[in-house]
Amino acid sequence: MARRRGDGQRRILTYGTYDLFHLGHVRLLARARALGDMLIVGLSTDEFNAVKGKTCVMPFEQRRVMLEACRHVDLVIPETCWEQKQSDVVDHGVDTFVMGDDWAGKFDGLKALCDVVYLPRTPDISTTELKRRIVTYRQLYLSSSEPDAILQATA
Ligand code: C2G
Repeated sequence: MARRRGDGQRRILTYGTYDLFHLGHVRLLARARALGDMLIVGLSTDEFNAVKGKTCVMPFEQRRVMLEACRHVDLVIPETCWEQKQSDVVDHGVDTFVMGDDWAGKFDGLKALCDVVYLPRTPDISTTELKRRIVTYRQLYLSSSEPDAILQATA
């Protein structure tokens, strides 16, 4: 498909919460970026996460700084609602919209405006899994006669 902006740059767009930045996030961003010349990430605001039924460990501003530090990411924009995707695709001249395949089919309506690609999720890692591991360590720590040894063992 011809590049939208005509400047030779193939522009990629994706969205997410990106809380407790982890390997699954990095691999999604790397593969999305590899599909073009620049990657734009719509980062869910704390208010929109409440709409999504998610409570973040890290507030928006910290998640934004982490994403902007990622070498695969060229621009971070706030995601404030479900409905902004069409205007974002048009306003930013997006060629390809990318999401992990846990969203497969959910954004096919964008196919009228750009390519839509769902990439396989990275197995065995998620923000929820990280929270679960931290809770487990906390339980071990609180029940241990030598809590500092628990921390060193998990360092
Ligand atoms: N992801 C992945 N592998 C994982 C975990 C996440 O590929 N093990 C992908 C997800 O499929 C998504 C991106 O990483 O494409 C960000 O994941 P989340 O932060 O969980 O994003 P989500 O809460 O699903 O928000 O409008 C879309 C929403 O904002 C998506």
